[in-house]
Amino acid sequence: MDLFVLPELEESGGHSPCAKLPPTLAGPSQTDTSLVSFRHMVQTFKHLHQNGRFRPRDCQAHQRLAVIIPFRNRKSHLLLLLNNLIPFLSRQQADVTFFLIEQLPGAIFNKGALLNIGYLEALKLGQFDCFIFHDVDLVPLNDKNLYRCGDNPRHFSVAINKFSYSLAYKGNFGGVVGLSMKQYSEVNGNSNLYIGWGGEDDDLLERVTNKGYFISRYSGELSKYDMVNHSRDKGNEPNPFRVKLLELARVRQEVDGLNSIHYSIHYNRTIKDMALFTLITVDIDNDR
Ligand code: UD2
Ligand code: MN
Repeated sequence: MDLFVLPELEESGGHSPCAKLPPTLAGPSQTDTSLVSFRHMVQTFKHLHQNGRFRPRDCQAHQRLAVIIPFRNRKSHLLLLLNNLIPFLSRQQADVTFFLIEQLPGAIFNKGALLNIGYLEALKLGQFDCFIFHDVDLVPLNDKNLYRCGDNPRHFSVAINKFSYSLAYKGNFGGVVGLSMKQYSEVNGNSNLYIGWGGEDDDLLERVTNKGYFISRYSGELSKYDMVNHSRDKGNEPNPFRVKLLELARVRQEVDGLNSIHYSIHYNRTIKDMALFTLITVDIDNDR
């Protein structure tokens, strides 16, 4: 079965590049906690094209963003996230496509593998400069926190309410991070071996520093987020091997990642062209 291809939007010929700092930014905000449905959002956010893509009308965005959301059974978080993130990225004059990478029930949750799949599948469907890997439960609170990639991988979710708006621990690289296409492929993506909760984000940090990158962060004021209160999910129990795996992160880097992943796309429910996001439902074989 052929994958559909994201339609190239008509060139907005003659448009000049968007301002470096969008004039539409509003600064600090609070999470909009209104309960909305997918249908309501489709009606409200009229600038959305199919598949969860939109871009500024009057200027050329600086980068094409793919927002990759690892997902299973968190619909209420997804509704909240999209209802906040769509206006947030619109104010940032972003050219963005949302990819929801949903893991089927059964196998233990594997966030690292889902992010790799998101990256690989997005590039089959369109062209992207910058990948924003985004936990579904994190809502940004300041639109000056510009979702753009730079010369080094960027950690966006620095100051989360759960950790009193400070970094959870030195070297934290979880939550929301941004890597250019080149950076993510150069580090061979995430490890696929962190089955269950924990460690895959620390492993990614090992990978990027091993390739000579630094982690870029905006100031704490800009990098504020609310995390939805949640307990540990069934099927994503802490991985008892995570500390051991991390010790050999750099040794495995070249053979564990984008170049070694095994998955199958579940076509019945998959890659639907929906207004709010491109849905990719996958079966991950954690044993291969
Ligand atoms: C931390 C990290 C997170 C990840 C995790 C360890 C921060 C702010 N967050 O979050 O990035 O590294 O630890 O694995 O440092 N998910 C589902 N369904 C599930 C399980 C997970 O959708 O059943 C997705 C969802 O996008 C969620 C993400 O995976 O936000 C991370 O899982 P979590 O929220 O349970 O982990 P948490 O909050 O400890
Ligand atoms: Mn969480």
